[in-house]
Amino acid sequence: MTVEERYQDAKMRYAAVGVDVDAALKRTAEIPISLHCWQGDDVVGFDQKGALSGGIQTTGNYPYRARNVEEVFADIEKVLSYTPGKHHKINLHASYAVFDEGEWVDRNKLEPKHFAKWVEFAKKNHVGLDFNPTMFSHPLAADATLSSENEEIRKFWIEHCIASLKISEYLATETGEPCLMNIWIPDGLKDLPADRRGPRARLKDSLDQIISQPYDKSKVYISVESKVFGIGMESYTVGSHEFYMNYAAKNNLLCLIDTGHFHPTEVVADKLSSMLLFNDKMALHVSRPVRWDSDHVILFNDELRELAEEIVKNGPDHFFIGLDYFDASINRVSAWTNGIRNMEKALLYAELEPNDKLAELQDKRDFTGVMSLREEVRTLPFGDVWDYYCEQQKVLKEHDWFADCKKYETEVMSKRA
Ligand code: RNT
Ligand code: ZN
Repeated sequence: MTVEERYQDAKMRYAAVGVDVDAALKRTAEIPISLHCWQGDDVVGFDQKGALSGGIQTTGNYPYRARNVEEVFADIEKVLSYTPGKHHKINLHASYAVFDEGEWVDRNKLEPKHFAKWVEFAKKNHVGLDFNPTMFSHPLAADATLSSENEEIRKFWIEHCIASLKISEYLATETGEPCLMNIWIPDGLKDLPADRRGPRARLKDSLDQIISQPYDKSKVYISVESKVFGIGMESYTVGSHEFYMNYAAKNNLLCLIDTGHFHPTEVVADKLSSMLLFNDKMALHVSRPVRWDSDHVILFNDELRELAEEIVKNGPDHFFIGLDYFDASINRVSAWTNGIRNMEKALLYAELEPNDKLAELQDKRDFTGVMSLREEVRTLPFGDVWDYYCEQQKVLKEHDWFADCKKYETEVMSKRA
């Protein structure tokens, strides 16, 4: 059977449970996903020579890491060519500033012009841009950043965030799409803190100084990202969930939930509907925690499907969906691609569920009905719809993209050795 024939058959099967597949495909294609720029080069960036720091780690020795901006661009273009959906974005880190030959400035002196190449790249590929100040992998981030007890260091990072706000505004103006500027700091302690309040009070003061800068709120959305622990920060993080959730609510910022930053038994998907009753928008870093690591490539698993269900039920317009994973043990373009395609798959899967009908059954307290309908839908021919979606969006299907990616590895990436 052709893809088209399989699709027509699948459509009838979904229609029998009240799902309009064509409409689901349309809605899915409109949801923007922000592809993180940092998977292809192991979060190294272009502005420092030192190792990755801040309690995050890339592990693995797979060859052919992207070593410069041209290689990062080429790899991202490959990933985008495998990604269905119409309105995606690229999520930048300040450490990916592109300097002219012989030029270099420290992070507190970064300017919009250092991201002009990214703007050009975004326009060429019809993607929006998001931004993150980089408060790790830097000599002044060795101890603490926005919560530092050293006033000079704290000032440096406040200046970096203010510079980042200007850059974010520039990115939004140039691309014509709002830019999410996300603040994450690695500040924390390995062992029991003697003073929990002091660093948090300093972080609060730093943030107050940053957000009191004038910026165009229709163009730049600021989000704050919490974390429960990091490597070497097992006992205490300054930017905890309670800290940022309150800070965001009080100051009308966005709270960013990274799905890898909670206790492993917490159901992160459950948080979304609560957050959105108190704020119109929120942000996500979609990631996969495995034991001590918060950043494995996202898989098409129950957690991701549940998250996507909540995005769809609450309305995708209320979310900034960003990806945040990094793996150096497999082909990096394939890591990037598997993750973003899995996000797309999960969103499509969620759009194909009879969500209204299920909610109706719940309101009637017909839990037999809820369970039975949900389980019935699980075995509908989702793969046939996915293949058709890939064709419709003019991207390669499962297997085919991977074969092409292998070819890219042989013909392009392997020359980097
Ligand atoms: C770290 C945070 C943060 C980073 C990126 C590189 O735990 O998730 O978002 O992964 O900024
Ligand atoms: Zn994150």
